[in-house]
Amino acid sequence: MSRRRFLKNLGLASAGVTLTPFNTIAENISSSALGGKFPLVLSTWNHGMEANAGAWSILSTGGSALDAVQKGVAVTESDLTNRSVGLGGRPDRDGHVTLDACIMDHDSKCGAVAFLEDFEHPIDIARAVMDRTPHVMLVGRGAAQWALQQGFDKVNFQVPLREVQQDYEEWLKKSEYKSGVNVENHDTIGMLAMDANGKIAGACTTSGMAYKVHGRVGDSPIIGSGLFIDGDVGGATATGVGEAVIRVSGASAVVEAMRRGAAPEEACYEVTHRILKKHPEVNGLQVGFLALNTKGEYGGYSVYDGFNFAVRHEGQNGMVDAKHFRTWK
Ligand code: SD4
Repeated sequence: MSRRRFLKNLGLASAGVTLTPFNTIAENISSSALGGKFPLVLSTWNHGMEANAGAWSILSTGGSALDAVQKGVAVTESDLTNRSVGLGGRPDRDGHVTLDACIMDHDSKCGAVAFLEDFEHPIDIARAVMDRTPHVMLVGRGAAQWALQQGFDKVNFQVPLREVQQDYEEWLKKSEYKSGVNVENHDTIGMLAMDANGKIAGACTTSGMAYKVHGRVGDSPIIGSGLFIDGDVGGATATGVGEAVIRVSGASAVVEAMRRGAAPEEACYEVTHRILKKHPEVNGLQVGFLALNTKGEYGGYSVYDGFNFAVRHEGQNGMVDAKHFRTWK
């Protein structure tokens, strides 16, 4: 699809969208994809480099994309300095750190957990839900109970951590304690990988939006929103304000755009644009997507400055580690 036709398909000319950064960046969209070499792993944000290294230990020894993404995002879950993934994450409004995660493979097998407390690796429990139950998603107390029965241990350190607790207490002083999103406190890790056999898998894990309402679940553990894989087409994962992503079934919408012929970055662009059109009043809405197709081509796009993602792949002279910054000014 030519870029012209693609932009026309989006209705940019007639949409009358007035979001300045977006109109500027529209011109920068590439219809030619990056990549094409595999094995390959890509993931969101700064912590993606370490997470990719974790995944690479599986991919480089002929392991599956599914095992690789599980191991990769687990690296970030264990990083207690990370304030948006795992038990080092910021708590909800009631002071609880609640975790969401999901995983999916090229055969559409998937598992998810949400609203889970006190486990170091929600991604491992999501994988177990996929492998050991006829279900896709377990949440809250039931998920915790099942995880314990399956041999997963609760952590034995104090959460939230002291520093996180102090921040939370500070926040409480000013908080009006009403529902809303705090776009300053976001992150999450979404990871997509293709193994040496050309099979794709993905994983996504988060502590969600900081100071969310207790019980709130975002897009990250929802198959089709925070993550979606179709073995015939490719995969996508999301980061940012989960409510906005859920409203358009974000990750599956990106995959469907690729099915219609869009390159990965174009597909991310299309869905981001759709989200913006639905939230014209929101200044500073943060949403980003990563996508990977079955040729090993990848791309990412977000509505805000500073979005970055990390890629590790097989190159002509061995492994290549790269970081892509998306800065649209
Ligand atoms: C959520 N999407 O819970 C997650 C948070 C996130 O960048 O990705 N922030 O809504």
